[in-house]
Amino acid sequence: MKTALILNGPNLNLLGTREPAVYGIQTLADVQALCQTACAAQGFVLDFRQSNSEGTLVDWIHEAGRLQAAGQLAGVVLNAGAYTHTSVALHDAIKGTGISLIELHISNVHAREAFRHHSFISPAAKAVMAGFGVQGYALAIAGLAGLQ
Ligand code: CA2
Repeated sequence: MKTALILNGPNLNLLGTREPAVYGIQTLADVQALCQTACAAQGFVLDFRQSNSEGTLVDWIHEAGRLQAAGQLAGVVLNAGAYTHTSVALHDAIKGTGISLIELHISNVHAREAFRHHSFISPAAKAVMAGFGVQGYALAIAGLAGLQ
């Protein structure tokens, strides 16, 4: 069985504690549970992670590249949080590994502040999903299955 690697960036550990109008009331543990259900439905093994550190996210993308080379990766779903709008390092890591990656946002970033409209991830991603709330994670995992 291939692995679906779900990576969450800075502050996503705060889900469900503040800003419910933007991000909903579900916690990151709830998101992990819905990803587990979505992965089981697709026959994927779930690997679900969160870090506030840009370098750790880069290291995890490198790890995904090694898994992909070994034929063991279904793909990556990345919610890079605010690093979406700032990180050339994440862009380079995705390009450098050639992994199949879906960029995900809980909110519709294009309907928010102008500084959220630019993404360094999008040009390196296979697909982009935004605005479906946390249900977007399940939709993205179904999308990974379509990319196999
Ligand atoms: O909509 C998304 O998923 C974002 O990636 C979330 C990031 C934001 O910087 C992006 O522009 C869009 C922020 C994640 C922080 O989440 C919080 C959740 C609850 C309380 C505070 C922050």
